[in-house]
Amino acid sequence: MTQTYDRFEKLKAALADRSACVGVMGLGYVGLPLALHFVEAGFSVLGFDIDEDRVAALMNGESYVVDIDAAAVAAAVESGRFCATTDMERLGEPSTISICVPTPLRKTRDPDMSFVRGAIDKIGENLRDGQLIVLESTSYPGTTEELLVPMVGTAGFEVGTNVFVASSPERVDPANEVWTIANTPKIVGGVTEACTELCACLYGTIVKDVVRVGRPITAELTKLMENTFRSVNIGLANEMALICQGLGVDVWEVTDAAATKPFGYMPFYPGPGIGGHCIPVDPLYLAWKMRGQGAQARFIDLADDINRSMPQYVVSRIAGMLNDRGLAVRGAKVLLLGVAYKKNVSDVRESPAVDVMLELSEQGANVRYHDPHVSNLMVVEQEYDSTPLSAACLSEADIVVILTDHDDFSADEIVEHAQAVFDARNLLAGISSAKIERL
Ligand code: SAJ
Repeated sequence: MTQTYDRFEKLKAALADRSACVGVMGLGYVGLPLALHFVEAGFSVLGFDIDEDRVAALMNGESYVVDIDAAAVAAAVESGRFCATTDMERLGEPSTISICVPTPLRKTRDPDMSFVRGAIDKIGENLRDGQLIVLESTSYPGTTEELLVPMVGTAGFEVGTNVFVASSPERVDPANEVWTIANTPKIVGGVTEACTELCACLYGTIVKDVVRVGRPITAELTKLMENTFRSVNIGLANEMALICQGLGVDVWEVTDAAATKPFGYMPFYPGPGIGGHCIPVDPLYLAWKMRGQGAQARFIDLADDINRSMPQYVVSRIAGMLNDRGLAVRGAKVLLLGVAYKKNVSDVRESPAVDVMLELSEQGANVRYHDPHVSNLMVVEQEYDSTPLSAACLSEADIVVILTDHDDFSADEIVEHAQAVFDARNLLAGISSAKIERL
């Protein structure tokens, strides 16, 4: 016990006086901001990434993350307290390592744990006495205890005695200027109390509120609860859109009216489906885990079904509008406005607009898009460039389809020049015209 106490006190003191070197594994939209926050807090930070181009860019003072200025990267490097490397043998150097690697889905829509397993294997090969290892990547409940803890044992150490392990799921919302790493409460759950305390000390240097929970699996499930909550409520909003369409009622008016209730209600809005690297993915990690336990996470599966059916529904509404104008989908000139997965971002990962584009193309439509944030787009093997927006390109289209409600778009310009508009995002709120239909 004395040895544990010494290691605990030694790391706690090194975190308090910033003499500890802090490690971040994975320098993407989660890891890079985290690394820079630790530099700002006064630590020396060692960032690890498998991508040599990313490491070279960072060491050259460049940024490839949307809301991280190159100047901030350059300053961190010049300070001598930030170094990015692909040399995984240096993983024994930092006193703490936060794992921030991707947890995507395979084509089978099952968890792809290859990045997390790769990171854990490399850490295991270089694990040293007294280190704290934290899993930030969003994963299925039990990942920390099922993958990280055995790695420590295999490396010859004992969790809570000479190596410390915790989970602290990332809550980074790229480009969110209101909620940042510093003011978003951070959940920490360690394998032992000492693990939790050291994890709280680490993140307490950069985050205003640290929330301790009893176990890593509790922290993991907290994050999955947050994003499953969104997926299920977006699925409800999308089902309400179909219900309202069937009843001839404006779902946007219903939702806005419901949102006037000052308690017990939180508005979610229908759309062409859900995209991004979180909401379409994280809940499926939980559903997969439950299937493995012989149980079904019915809300998750139902919401996923509804959300994934929206692109097809949007195409059916487009076909209906063309039909009303004596036009077939085949050969129709369709202009999509917005392909990013949500407004004012350039990310097209899992974007439902891509599914709409694919379906329309497969039905023989002549599809073009305009998105001020996405200059080009690869859909299967076909590359598309963003068409410059003009009165002509709006009027030439047989139908204009609004899939992402970027602030850049002018509702008046669209309505003035388009022959017909299908608005999947209520960008044209308050404008009524025979040429407009909404979700
Ligand atoms: N969407 C709807 N209707 C809605 C809300 C969203 O169709 O009412 C769609 C969006 O268009 C998008 C998808 O769902 O295609 C996901 O949107 P999102 O607002 O959830 O944004 P994300 O994917 O960037 O989610 C992230 C998450 N952050 C983390 O996981 C750390 C999520 O927990 C945040 O709540 C969310 O940002 C946020 O609030 O911005």
